[in-house]
Amino acid sequence: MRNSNKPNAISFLVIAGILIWGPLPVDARIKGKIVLGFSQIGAESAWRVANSKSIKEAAVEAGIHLVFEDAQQKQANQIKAIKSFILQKVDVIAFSPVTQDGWHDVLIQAKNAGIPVILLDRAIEEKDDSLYTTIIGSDFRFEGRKIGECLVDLLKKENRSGAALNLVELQGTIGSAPAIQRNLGFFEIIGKYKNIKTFRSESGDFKETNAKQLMEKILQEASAQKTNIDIVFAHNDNMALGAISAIESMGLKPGKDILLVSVDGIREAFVAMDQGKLNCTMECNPLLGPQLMKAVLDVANGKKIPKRVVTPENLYQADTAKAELPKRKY
Ligand code: GYE
Repeated sequence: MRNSNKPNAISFLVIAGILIWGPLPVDARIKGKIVLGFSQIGAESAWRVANSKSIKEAAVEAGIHLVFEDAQQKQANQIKAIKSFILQKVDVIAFSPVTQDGWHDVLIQAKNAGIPVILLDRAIEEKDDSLYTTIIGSDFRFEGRKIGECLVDLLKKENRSGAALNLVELQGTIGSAPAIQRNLGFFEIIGKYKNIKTFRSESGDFKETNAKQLMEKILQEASAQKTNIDIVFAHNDNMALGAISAIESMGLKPGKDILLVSVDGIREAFVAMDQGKLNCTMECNPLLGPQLMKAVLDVANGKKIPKRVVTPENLYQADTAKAELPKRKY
């Protein structure tokens, strides 16, 4: 009987081949499966963690072989990953671009290699839209407007819409589509209220710990200038949670002394709203895995798909937080 533990001649040749020439193209390794190379931004927020989980689960469900790379919020790492997908000859490339700019050259390379590219979650600034097949994700400007409207309603309820108010904006990653668009949408609404002054607008990079430190610093600066902060607009819930800790550490009441509004709709935001510490959150759905896999299958099978797929989303306020909490999926 042959000893099955002993490497046979073929496996020896394959291993030798890998050592000499590098890994075989993916399509030669995973027979019959569509191969998707996905470059994720990182794990900066609960939103992103839920997004990665959704992508991985949906790939298994759809029978797609997923090559998943985490770029740790660095564009250079995303470009490197996309180049390696091209070398591996994956069937489809998808990625969530950390920033809007700087993708042209690598997208040309993908196009020249004949590999279709899908943008997930964030859009890019690119004149040649033949360089990507579709963008699947939220309308961030709409989210910004909705959160602006929610703030106006809160102020009206408190009879403060005409009062002199100081606002802090905690921005997401500089140069990213959600940071740029949420800012624009929010100020489309809030810009009409000349009584609301922006005291500070700084980036916390979508991270809770950054936002906590930033907010502490801003509150100290405000107090040194004998200025009250009345409103915080955080570009995502994790930064709102960081701001809540900072506000509490200064002996103030978040949601009351300082109104807080943000975007994403993560479970912890609903907990904070239920505790009266956050006033409203605009949902931004990270569970994009199934939509992405459907698009991958369609693209790989040569079907035409819409250039833009927008995720439907809702605004949530503190009064419904308790009832909504058990329904939240992320
Ligand atoms: O709002 C934030 C995440 O691109 C929509 O990125 C996404 C944003 C999300 O880190 O929490």
